[in-house]
Amino acid sequence: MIVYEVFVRSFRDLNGDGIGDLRGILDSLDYLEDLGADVLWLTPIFPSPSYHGYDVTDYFNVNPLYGSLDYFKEFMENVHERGFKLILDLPLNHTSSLHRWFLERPEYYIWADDKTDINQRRGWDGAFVWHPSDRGYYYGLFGSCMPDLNYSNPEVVERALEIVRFWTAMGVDGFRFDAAKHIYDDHDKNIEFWRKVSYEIRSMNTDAILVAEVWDSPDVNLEYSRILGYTFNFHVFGSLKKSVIESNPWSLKSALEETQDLLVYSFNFISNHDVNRIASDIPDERRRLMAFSLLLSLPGVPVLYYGDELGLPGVYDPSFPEDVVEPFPWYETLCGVGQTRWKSVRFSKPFHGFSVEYQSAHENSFLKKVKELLSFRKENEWIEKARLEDLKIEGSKLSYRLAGKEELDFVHDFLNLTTIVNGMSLIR
Ligand code: ACG
Repeated sequence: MIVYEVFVRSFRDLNGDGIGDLRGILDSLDYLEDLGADVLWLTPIFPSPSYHGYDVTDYFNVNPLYGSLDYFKEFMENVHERGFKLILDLPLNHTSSLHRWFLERPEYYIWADDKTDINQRRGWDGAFVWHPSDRGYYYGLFGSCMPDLNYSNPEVVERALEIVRFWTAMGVDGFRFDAAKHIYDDHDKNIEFWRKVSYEIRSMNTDAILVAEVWDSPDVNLEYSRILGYTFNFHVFGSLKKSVIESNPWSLKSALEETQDLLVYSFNFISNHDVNRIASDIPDERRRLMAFSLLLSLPGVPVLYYGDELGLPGVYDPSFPEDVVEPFPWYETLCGVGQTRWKSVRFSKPFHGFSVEYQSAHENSFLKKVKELLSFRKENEWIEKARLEDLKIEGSKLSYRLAGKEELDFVHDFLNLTTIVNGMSLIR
């Protein structure tokens, strides 16, 4: 599998409103196939008042800006016919504050009582988690527009199971479970919840691809992967980048050791919609190719973030996260059929050589070089489930053997920025 994360609103627009849509995605399958992707992860496609869609107002429908429920079925059949799989991004931890449940079913949400410390802050950045309303304070880990669901209420658990049954019955191939570790404030209860969800889905589709978004320690990640099948490997993500940036293999080596048991259950990535784009963290093209070559030389499932294959820059600002979800540049002019234009661009400027149009026409483009790395991975799909052996460092070189159906010896030189596989250079 090679997963491609599509930020739906920004990818390809076919109805001419400047906002990406499902028809647009269908229309881009030639491009994605040519790239080498075979699994599409769509950021939330449900009705939502926000640009990102993580605050859902109806879990049983499709955002009218992206298509309709009827069209979704047609879309999915076409996607399947073309040999792609489809993963939906599903935020179950919270809804939108505009979801009718929030008005009609207060018992589905979490309300402060006399003992609650309403000044409680979020662990990682100090944001407030209790929000005032005319019905009292409610809990919303991701802000006041996104009240958390109360999973201590068995009815809410049943609602979540209904949602996964609905989409699984329709034929989607899997889910990315957003904010998976936040369902309860208790690790064991979370695990129990995801066990139920996983059981429900797998009783309908044994091959479902289920991936938990859990930004936590390797042992916690491992538990989620055991239940669901996959988790994102945040450890390899951070360390891979650090090693490439610092020309020092030690950080990646430790992450690979720490997540040894997790590797084949990992979704590996070098950027996504919550962090800086890789081109902003690693502006030098050669060095960035090194990051791609590592991503594609590890056991687990590689995930590409839309636009990274073009070298799009983008710096993640938590108070303005839109800079990493800019319109995918099909054309140098940033206008034409298919081009999304829902926001102005700060990074993916016109006439900067970022576009598919430009890079497809130039032999030495970043896109072409990334494609070569991807085709190596495509030819060696067994890597996904390979054992990683003989991991060692000599000076600036990290070497290991991948063993599975075949065997390959890798030497990644972090100083000279080369990857040698069985004596052959991988990066052009
Ligand atoms: C998901 C989505 C994200 C989405 C939401 C809400 C959740 O990917 O796009 O936001 O639906 C936390 C959550 C994640 C969440 C991110 C944004 N992502 O756990 O589920 O926030 C620490 C914490 C993590 C935390 C991370 C954030 O532990 O829990 O993630 O910080 O930076 C080391 C440590 C590790 C530490 C990291 C980083 O690796 O080991 O523990 O993680 O350093 O410091 C949506 C939109 C957003 C919008 C939001 C309201 O996409 O744009 O702002 O909604």
